[in-house]
Amino acid sequence: MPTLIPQPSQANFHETVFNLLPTAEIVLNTTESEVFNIAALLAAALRPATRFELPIRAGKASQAGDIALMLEGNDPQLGAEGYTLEISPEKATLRAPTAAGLFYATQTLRQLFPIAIDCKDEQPNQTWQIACGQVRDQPNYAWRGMMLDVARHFFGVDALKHLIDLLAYHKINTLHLHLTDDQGWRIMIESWPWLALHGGSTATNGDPGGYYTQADYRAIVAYAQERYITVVPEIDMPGHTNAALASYDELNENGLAPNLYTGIKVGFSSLAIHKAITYQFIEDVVREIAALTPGKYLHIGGDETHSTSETDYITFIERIQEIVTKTGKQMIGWEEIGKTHLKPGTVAQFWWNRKVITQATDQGNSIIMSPANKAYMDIKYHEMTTLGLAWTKSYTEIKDAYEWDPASLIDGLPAESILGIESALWTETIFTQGNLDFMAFPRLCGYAEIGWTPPEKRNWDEYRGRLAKHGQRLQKMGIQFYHSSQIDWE
Ligand code: TNX
Repeated sequence: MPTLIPQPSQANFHETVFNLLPTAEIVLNTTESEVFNIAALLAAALRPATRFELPIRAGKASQAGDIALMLEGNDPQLGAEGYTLEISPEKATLRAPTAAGLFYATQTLRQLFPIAIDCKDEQPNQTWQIACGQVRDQPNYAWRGMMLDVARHFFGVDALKHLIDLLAYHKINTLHLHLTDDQGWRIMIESWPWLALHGGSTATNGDPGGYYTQADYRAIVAYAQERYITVVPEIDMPGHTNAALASYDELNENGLAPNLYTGIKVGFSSLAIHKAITYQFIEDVVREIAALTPGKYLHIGGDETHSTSETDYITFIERIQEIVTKTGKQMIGWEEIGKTHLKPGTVAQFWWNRKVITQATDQGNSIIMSPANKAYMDIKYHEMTTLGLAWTKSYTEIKDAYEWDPASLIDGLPAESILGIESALWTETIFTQGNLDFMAFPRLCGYAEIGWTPPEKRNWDEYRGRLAKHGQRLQKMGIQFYHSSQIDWE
């Protein structure tokens, strides 16, 4: 029996097998370049271990062992991201009404092959058999996200591409980048260059800083887009802004820039709510960020504004909402924006306070679920975990991260207001690629399943077994993940 993460909504397999042969081709029923790109990514994923050529062509699957990708617009029940997979002894056929669906089908196909398929080097004595059967699958939630804090510590373009590959492998479709905070400003704003040049020059602990040029950022967005992942940029305001305040005197209430900040306190900084220049600054930043963003959402933070009065906060957020919506984008903010008057289409992101998130849903607005005590990957696994924080007053083991349901976590929320789930990796204590891998994996596999798989198909005892095998794949991919004692790793 193949093991898949996330678990498909319907799958059955039998004893007969399909064998991928060195002569196999990937055959498309269309000449659309999007589908060609999906096929090219599939071939690139299968090639290192098999060393098969896997040429791609439009036409009909003719020889035994071919893989067929069929874009077929006639199954409305599959929705915008659904797909079917039919494996017979002769061929593997992937069908979907959209390119996104076909892409997910290829990710499922990858996981059906023996674990050796994920090796980076040639596996000469391996045969590439997969069980015959059918999969019919579609996601439970439209929003399946991960947030990475690149402000407390900076992660460069290559690290993000590596992460994007892993998100795609688990059918996660949103990468939210927390681009600015007290400790760093990580994106070049051409009209305010010192934000990145000075505000991006360091990080938590005085560790090396960094920032994305606009070309870097475009490259990340494009790489993600090819993998059906939308990048959501976050510029946090009015709090979490020391790096900006340190870069320009005029953004400060008293006209004096503070020093750069390398500690981990929160809630001490605020933009000058009553100065006109503040709004000029925000218009410029939002305009440049919107121009870099093909996706429909811009995130404005709005969290933990402990040095801004409630009235000022409300005035500020409502004014920012005007600025964001004027660019044609929809605004997202952390749950605190529930206290303000939200426009239709604005989205609030739950992390801790059930009362304020309910104020958002009471206005008819949609929400994203990121409960800190379940979905924060910077929270320690257990008391001995050296990395991470534990301010939630609990730890988040693999089981805690897996065994919850976004729809029933908070009493009284209308189910249709929940767009989906987003896990978050804050990086006050996370610095290296190894740190990131260790805190994100394997919790992220569980969040992927919560986002994708319907609740009735999720079961911890069964998941444990699948994760035990899936760990071998992560291993082959070189991920230094946390070997929880809750799992009998294979
Ligand atoms: C809370 S959640 C924060 C972040 C911290 C994180 C650490 C939220 C919107 N704000 O500023 O990095 O906790 O876990």
